[in-house]
Amino acid sequence: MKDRKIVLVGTGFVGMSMAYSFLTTGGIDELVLVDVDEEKAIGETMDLQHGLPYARNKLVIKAGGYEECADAEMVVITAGTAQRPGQTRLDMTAVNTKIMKSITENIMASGFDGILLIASNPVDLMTYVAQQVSGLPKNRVIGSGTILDTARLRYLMSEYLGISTSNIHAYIMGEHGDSSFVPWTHAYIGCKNLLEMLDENHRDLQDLNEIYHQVQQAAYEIINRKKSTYYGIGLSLNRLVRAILDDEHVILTVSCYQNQEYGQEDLYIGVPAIITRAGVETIIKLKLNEVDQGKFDASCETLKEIIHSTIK
Ligand code: 6V0
Repeated sequence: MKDRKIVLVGTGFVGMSMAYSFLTTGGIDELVLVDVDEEKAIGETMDLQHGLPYARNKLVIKAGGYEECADAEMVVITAGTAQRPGQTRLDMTAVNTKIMKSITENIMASGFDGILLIASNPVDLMTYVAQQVSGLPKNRVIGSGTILDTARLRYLMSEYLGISTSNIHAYIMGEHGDSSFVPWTHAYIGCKNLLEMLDENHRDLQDLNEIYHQVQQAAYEIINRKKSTYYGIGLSLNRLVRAILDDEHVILTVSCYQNQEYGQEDLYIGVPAIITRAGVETIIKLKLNEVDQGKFDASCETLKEIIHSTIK
């Protein structure tokens, strides 16, 4: 396996936003672009290569085929059809399941034995498909899950509270989509419990529920205005790749295989987890209150229904 080699499958807006970000952050040594549209992959490669003289680090960028996955540490999949105005992420399931199956088979045929990171939507379901088809250990198949939703939440809370995003420890759990939720009782601002802080400052939890509502609607709002969203997820994927390759042991909310940590099993869904070179090292177990556990279970049911009706 080559150190810090990653393969990107899907050179659309999301994939290329991540790819471009590596020129400014560094953190990888080799990036291979794969797409069913080979000319696009070559064009994107040339465009990025021309930025290399101004990049942060020396980096090999090339277009290639699935054989490049053989010695890659990670493969990131952002291929698929994008969400159209009026379409929910779940509407895309059937089309993207077919795409995900064939891509995963091609990756595994190369002899790939690294970490698979999935961003294609509906991401929790596509991650499930990729794990089932690849047969890779479940901790080495990871979905971007609610990492972007959590970033959106942290940004908006930071604006509302006037406190740096780095001190906002609030997480969005559940499906990356309409049934996600925030376990507010487990939210901290620095070392201070959020609910206590609101109480002392005579602020209302209703304001935060409104912020969460904005997060939930964010993708729809952006898609209505500019057709798709990609910078936020591109940077989230960059963050996740570097957390894995640098063995950071950082806590991020990603789509993880459930094995009764929250009373559910046989599905992927967004939960906070410790991310290391091994992938998902440990899922952080929170004692959810009855309301939040109900929301988590409802989010799982939505996904399980689709797993049984469309995927299995
Ligand atoms: P896009 O710009 O249409 O790019 C998709 C790319 O995939 C194109 O270059 C296609 O040629 C390529 N592609 C399609 N089929 C295949 C195949 N079988 N093999 C290889 N390549 C293929 O879409 P965009 O980049 O905007 O979105 C990609 C995916 O990311 C979609 O499923 C989005 O819904 C999803 N997003 C996920 C987010 C998240 O938070 N997880 C956020 C935003 C978008």
